[in-house]
Amino acid sequence: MPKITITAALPYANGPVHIGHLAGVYIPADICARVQRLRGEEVLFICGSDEHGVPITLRARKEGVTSQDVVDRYHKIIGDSFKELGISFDIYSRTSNATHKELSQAFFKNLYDKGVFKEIRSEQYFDEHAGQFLADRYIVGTCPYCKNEGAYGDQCEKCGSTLSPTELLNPKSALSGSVPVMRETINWYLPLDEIQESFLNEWIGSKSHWKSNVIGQCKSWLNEGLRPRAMTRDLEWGVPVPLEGADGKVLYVWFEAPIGYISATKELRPDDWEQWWTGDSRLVHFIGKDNIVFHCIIFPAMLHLRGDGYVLPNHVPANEFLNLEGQKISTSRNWAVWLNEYLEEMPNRKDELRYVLTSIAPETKDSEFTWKDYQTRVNSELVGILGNFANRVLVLMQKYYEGVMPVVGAVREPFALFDRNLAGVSHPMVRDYISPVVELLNNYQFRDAQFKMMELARLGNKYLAEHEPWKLVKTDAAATAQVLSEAVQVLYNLALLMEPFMPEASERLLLQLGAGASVAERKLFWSANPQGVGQWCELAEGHSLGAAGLLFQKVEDDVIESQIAKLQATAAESAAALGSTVGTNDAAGEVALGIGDVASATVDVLAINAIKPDVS
Ligand code: B3M
Ligand code: ZN
Repeated sequence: MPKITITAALPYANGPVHIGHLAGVYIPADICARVQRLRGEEVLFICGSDEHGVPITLRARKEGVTSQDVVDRYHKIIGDSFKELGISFDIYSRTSNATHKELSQAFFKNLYDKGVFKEIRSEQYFDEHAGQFLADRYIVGTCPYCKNEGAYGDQCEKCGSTLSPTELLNPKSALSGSVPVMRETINWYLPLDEIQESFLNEWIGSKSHWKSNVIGQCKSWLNEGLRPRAMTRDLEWGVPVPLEGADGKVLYVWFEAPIGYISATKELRPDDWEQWWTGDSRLVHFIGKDNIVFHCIIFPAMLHLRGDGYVLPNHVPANEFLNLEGQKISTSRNWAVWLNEYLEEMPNRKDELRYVLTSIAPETKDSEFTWKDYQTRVNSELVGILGNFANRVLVLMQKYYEGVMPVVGAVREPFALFDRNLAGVSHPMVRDYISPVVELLNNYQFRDAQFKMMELARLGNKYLAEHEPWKLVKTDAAATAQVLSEAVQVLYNLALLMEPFMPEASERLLLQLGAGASVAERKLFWSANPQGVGQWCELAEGHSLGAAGLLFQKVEDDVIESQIAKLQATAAESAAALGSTVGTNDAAGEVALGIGDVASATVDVLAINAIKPDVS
């Protein structure tokens, strides 16, 4: 059985994570990891904080603390909140630790010794006051295209153009505000141009099973023609370049951060970590769309150039962006719903958030979160459909049978929920409901999978409405027993099917059903038999159910009104604070990862060309 290594993009430890990150990366990755585990696959789910890069140092400067202070603070906030939401990482590591430093330096050294890098001398902007080179967002100026005065050295956020620092008009240092000078420096470049021909074109070409948004972006980079890309920076904060005479230089954050997946694996499994990265292991990267080039081109190129058997990604199910109340999510404008705050304010609504964000996941195009829609989905779907079905069944079972599964005599057709005469063929409920969910999950269509899962609850409600056991009980005891017993079986299978999407609610429901559902049972339910489907599970006659309770609570108007008011107040505050200072060091506030955020670190200043992905 091949091992499965699932990674989720390492969030920058310069701010908390928000709903855009969750919908685009962490929730789908978690659903995927949970399903694989339930099936009994050997899976590792890897993540950690990305603790280097310019946005972190800028934030530290702004706050007058050290970069280490910043990453320590956010590593904890992010890690804790993921855990609380039930994101089931096997490890949540960090790139400032020793294992990572060692491994990423060894990786660099390995390529260096093989003569892979091109050593290139070039002129870069240098701030004489601050005494340092100005990479990435350390430099600001006027956009040559739209004349926005607050453009960054890597990108203009107003018109979206990819820039290189030398294109900026009136360049200024984001550190001191002074006019930078040009100074010569040496950096080491990955010859992407060379391996485009020898490897990348064909390899990407073979990925016809990847999502079209991912393939489209890759192809557009390749069509532009790749150029060498610098893998080192003249910066203080980062993993030092492990070469003599390279003082004051660190590994480019996008060189070492993906190696973070490997070092986290090593930290977790010191004895067999290599097995997860070689052989027939399957590697799946969950990321946002602005990380595509790094995971589909640069990291695979690095792994390929080592030539020593590292696996390349099997799948990169990248998502688009999530907007919030009609606007792009923005960290610097504080236009976001932060996970840590959500969890504090609504500690009992974790699965509700998971459910809503999966329902609107930006799988094929950008999508939109509004608090009103959140309320509607929770109230009419979770409370109104799923919770209502569960509650009606469990309350009636208590009322008529004291919670003990009744004996059902000969099954009578008019009351049957499914055709039992299909011997040898897969169970109809599996064929029509469970199997499609599994298929959609296999295809990384989490939103549709969850929708299909809810259809089982819809079916249950429809069945109750058709047969009205509360009326039937007055005239036909046997039929009532049959109807309620079938409804319980649907509910039981629904509870199992819910698990990867809403793990806590699934557990609550299983408890109410008095069903322990052992690992073996779950595996039976989830794993594919020769017909390619799982198995319908049933609770036996005489089985005692647990106590009925409400599965989900209604969201009242005041809850969402106060969330909307909060959003508006913080946005107004930050707009006032930002006002005049746009274009200096506001970048410190930008948490990239891109899911709804402007990507602060995605574009490489030191690429010889400014490679432009066509993401339109
Ligand atoms: N820290 C995500 C971002 O763009 C970046 C991911 C690294 S994954 C190796 O915020
Ligand atoms: Zn512009």
